Amino acid sequence: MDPAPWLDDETVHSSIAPCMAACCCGSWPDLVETRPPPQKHTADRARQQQLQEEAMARRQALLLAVVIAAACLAPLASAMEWMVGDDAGWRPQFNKTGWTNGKTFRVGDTLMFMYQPGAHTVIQVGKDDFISCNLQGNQLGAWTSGNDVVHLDKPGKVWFFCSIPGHCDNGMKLVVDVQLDAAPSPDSPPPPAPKSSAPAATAGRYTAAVALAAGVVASALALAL
Ligand SMILES: [Cu+2]
Repeated sequence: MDPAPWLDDETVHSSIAPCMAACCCGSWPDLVETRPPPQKHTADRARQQQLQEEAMARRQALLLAVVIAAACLAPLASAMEWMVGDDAGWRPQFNKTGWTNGKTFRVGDTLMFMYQPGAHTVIQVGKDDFISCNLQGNQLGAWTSGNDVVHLDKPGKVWFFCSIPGHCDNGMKLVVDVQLDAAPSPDSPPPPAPKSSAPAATAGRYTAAVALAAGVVASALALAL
């Protein structure tokens, strides 16, 4: 089929040229501008930043709460290690030393009995056997190493004596009244400090508090990171 006779070559070229220029120079917005508008990117970034800031704030709040909790709980959780008889240890006529005077024993504390192995023992008994020094009675616990650690794990009185014949009758006996672990009320006077057993007792509380605080903080870091 012949081209339209009224259009010569020059006329056809001059009609197409503006179209070609428009395509190449990108002046047709509908065809060239296919990217999303820049406002969407900005909004996404702002939202992301807000989420990150919120997460950071949550971590900081969690850490702060944990540190405060650790500081509050440490005194409650601390336990005392009582060196029975202090430097002189577990010995005859112990009940005349007044070693328990002014001391408050709590659940979680420990008693450490130091003596020459074989020379003495530590036997936990009931009240009646304690009073009568009954060596044949029911033994609730027995320790003989000379470096014995007894855990005070429940409230109430605990009775001990030495089972070497004659020693209990000679006063080698100890009763301890264990209190429930609780913070002392603010208006009650603080208990007198232990005398020569102070370093061991203080070290025990310090160690327990530091261990607890370190454990809690480590857990918090693991959660937050
Ligand atoms: Cu003894």
